[in-house]
Amino acid sequence: MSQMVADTLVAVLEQIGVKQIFGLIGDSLNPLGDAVRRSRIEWIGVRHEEGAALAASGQAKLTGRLAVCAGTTGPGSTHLVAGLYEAARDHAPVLALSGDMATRLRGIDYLQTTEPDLLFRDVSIYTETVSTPAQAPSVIHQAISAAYARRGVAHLTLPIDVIGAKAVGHVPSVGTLRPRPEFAASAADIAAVVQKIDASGTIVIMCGNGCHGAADELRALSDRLKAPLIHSFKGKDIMPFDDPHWMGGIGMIGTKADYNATMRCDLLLMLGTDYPFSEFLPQKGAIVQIDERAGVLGRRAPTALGVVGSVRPTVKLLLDAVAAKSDSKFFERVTSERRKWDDMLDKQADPNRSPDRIHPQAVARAVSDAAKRDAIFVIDTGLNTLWSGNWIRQSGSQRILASFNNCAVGTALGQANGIQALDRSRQVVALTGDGGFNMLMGEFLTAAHHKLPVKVVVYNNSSLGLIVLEAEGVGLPAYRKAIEFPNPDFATLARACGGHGFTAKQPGELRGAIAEALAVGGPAIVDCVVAADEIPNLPHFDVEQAGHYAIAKIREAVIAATGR
Ligand SMILES: Cc1ncc(C[n+]2csc(CCOP(=O)(O)OP(=O)(O)O)c2C)c(N)n1
Ligand SMILES: [Mg+2]
Repeated sequence: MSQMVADTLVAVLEQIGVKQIFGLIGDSLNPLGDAVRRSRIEWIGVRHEEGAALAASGQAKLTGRLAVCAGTTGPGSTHLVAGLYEAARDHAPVLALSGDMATRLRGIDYLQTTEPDLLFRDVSIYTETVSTPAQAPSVIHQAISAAYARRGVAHLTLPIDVIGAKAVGHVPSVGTLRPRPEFAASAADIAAVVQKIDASGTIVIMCGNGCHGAADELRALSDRLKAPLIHSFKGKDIMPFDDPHWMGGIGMIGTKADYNATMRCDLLLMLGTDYPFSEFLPQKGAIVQIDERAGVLGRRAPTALGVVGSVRPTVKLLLDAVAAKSDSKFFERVTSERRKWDDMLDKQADPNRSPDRIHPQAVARAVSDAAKRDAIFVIDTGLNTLWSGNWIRQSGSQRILASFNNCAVGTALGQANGIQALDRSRQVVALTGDGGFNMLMGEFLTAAHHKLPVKVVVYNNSSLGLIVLEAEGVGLPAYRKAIEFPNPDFATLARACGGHGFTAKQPGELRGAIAEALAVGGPAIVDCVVAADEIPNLPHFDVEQAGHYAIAKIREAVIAATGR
């Protein structure tokens, strides 16, 4: 049988090391499916195309390597789009393939018509239709190249008649299709950074996603400058929680100690971070920022100096040049404030805090204590992000992923499936709210079907918990009818899907249920029924916000009494 255009595409994916495609097969994707069937690539069929896009996004976010997902004509493609925002917002290289009807049917309001290149325009950095066999090789090359170069989603529309047609040639320049290498800042920029550092007294070093792989260099810089290392949520997993340099985060996933240090220091050195919450960054302009991405420099807070370079090689050069500082009082003060904060976290996570209610902090801490040293935690969006983000105590060799910049509910399980598929022997734990789990519950079937032993820990508060806080934060009464909902018995559901199910309703059941779930061989759900009225720590709570909560509480009391 002669090669089809679909074979050309699959051949290059094989060549660059793609092992899996996540998708839901159908009509226009059939030629692609046939090419995959004859290749070494594994087709992982999902239950909802959003699950495919999430799985690919999770893989790409974790590894920085191209991951691939596919959906078919019209609705198959529209389902993909939502999940692709995970890769788009967190800047990870994903190739999204959407099948399309035969070209002769385009433009005449035929069944399932969409304009795929328009539909995918916002979420992707590159989108193109494979419109003839002769054009296919270079367009396929361009798409993969764009996903790597600009770190995002590249999308190809695949009309069935074109991908099923006889191939013309191969994809060129395959050797160029790889992640961008690290690069150091220029000598002139290093000198400018050194001058700023040498001229400053107290320094805080804020570490983001771009600091992965640079733990040793960062420790050395922290020692040299007597500067505490703090992290964004994306950087949390870089060092163990108990490394004395690693003080914790700022903002809602962070400590008062780090917020104070950041606001008080003479110089904030932002490394590999585009931390978006300007309100937690100093406004006086004493910031030096180093990042591979020129476009992120200076955009979150007034910045004195922005330097383009990867963190690890640039910090290596800084270590050769900056003068050592001798005064460690600032570092010690942050350390002692941080210890007090950590003691408070420990008390909040104590499973015996209440005799008859599980507090959600205890769930996160129990998972963290029971997990393997190299586990991967995938965290969903909601109040649960705060429980997991603040109470997991990472080992330094674990990884933590979340819907960092997309902040989308219902994304943890799909991403966890993709990550688990990379290595079925590694422990992957999805931590999710009940609202988030309910959204794409069907993806637990994907896990069971493909023998992906993902563990799902559900914070079950029968509500969209964060929305209560959001409403009250602006002085509105929580709209309980819209926020609260009934849940199925998640443990029974897990078993019905072919997985294992566990339930913890009382504090005494929590650690056992989690330990058992983490130990079983296949996918499992732990239904943790938690206190719904738990309020998270607000390290930056101000008087105005307090007023809003007070007003909201009064309004809720009036509604409870009058019904209106
Ligand atoms: C897809 C999506 N829909 C809606 C929102 C708005 N939102 C943010 S948090 C949240 C509540 C999530 O509820 P749940 O998963 O139960 O987590 P909890 O807050 O109760 O821990 C909602 C609806 C969102 N961020 N993403
Ligand atoms: Mg909830």
